[in-house]
Amino acid sequence: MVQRTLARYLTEEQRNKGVITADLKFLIEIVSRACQAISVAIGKGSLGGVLGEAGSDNVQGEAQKKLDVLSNDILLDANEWGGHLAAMASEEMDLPHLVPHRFPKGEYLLTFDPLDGSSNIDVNVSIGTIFSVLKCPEGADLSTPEAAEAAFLQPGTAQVAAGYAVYGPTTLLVLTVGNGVAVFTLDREQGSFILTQENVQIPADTKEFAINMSNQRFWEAPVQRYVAEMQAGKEGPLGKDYNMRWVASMVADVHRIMTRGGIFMYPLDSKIKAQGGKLRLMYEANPMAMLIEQAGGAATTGRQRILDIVPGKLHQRVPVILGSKNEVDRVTGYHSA
Ligand code: AHM
Ligand code: MG
Repeated sequence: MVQRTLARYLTEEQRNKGVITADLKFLIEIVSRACQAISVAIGKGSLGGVLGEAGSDNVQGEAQKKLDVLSNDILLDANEWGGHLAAMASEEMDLPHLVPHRFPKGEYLLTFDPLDGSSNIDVNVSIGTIFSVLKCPEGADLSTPEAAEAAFLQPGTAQVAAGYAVYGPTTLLVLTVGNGVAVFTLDREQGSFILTQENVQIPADTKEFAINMSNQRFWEAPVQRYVAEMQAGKEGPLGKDYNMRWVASMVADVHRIMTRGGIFMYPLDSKIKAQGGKLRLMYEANPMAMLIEQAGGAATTGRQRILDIVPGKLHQRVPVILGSKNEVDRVTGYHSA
């Protein structure tokens, strides 16, 4: 059987369906190569000297791990020379990274969380890279990193591509260019991503939920109600027994939902209310919401569709409820009941 590589999949999307441009194809291939390089670094672990703290904090005041910094550098280096990008923004950088003057500029903006699930790096549990692609508005001011922030402040509906790599027992790339969701498996010997699943569909119903239960006392009433109803099992109003999973790597939790359905929640709670939520809109919630919707699921804050939010700032945080459509609709409904 002929293997369909990522390059071939993208070429077909470009040639037959006109879904993507040559530049977007190039951009996604470069991101995928960066993810391969990150996968190799992670695979070396202690032998590569890549585990542990970097000794610095990021813009959110979180301690950076060596692999956070390394993954960020890999993505920046891979993407700045190709001529396909206007600017990049990352969880690990306060301000956007402009394409250096010595390289040509392109029409796309790339945002990423270079290594999501940082708390799992040193304990050998799945982690990942999340990315989102936007078009740079005509005439955007890219003269300084400060001025460039405005170009990024577009709702998730404007994304032209989104994806994540999950570095688990297998390294996978899960991608949408707005035409369904495709999964690619990294063939480590060949060094290329091979298409292993197309048209991913998330079941509308589920019996599995993912939430950090240690925050229960801080949740709002609608989430309290929903989780209590799930825990009540067959005898409760939902009439079924639920199972719970929480990896604490969003990529791993979302990938489980892509594979067998489920609902993921990092809702608003009184502890994080002032900052608006835990997860970041532009490079965590938006790309995941696009992927989930493309696979037939739903993604809201409890009060609003995530993809409709117009961002006020680059590192904005939002509550996230996503996954199997009927369950997301139920808990979203509880927020307006
Ligand atoms: P990070 O980007 O600093 O790794 O934080 C995001 C992660 C998500 O991957 C995960 O869903 C969540 O934080 C886990 O949070 P908690 O440790 O509060 O359960
Ligand atoms: Mg993250």
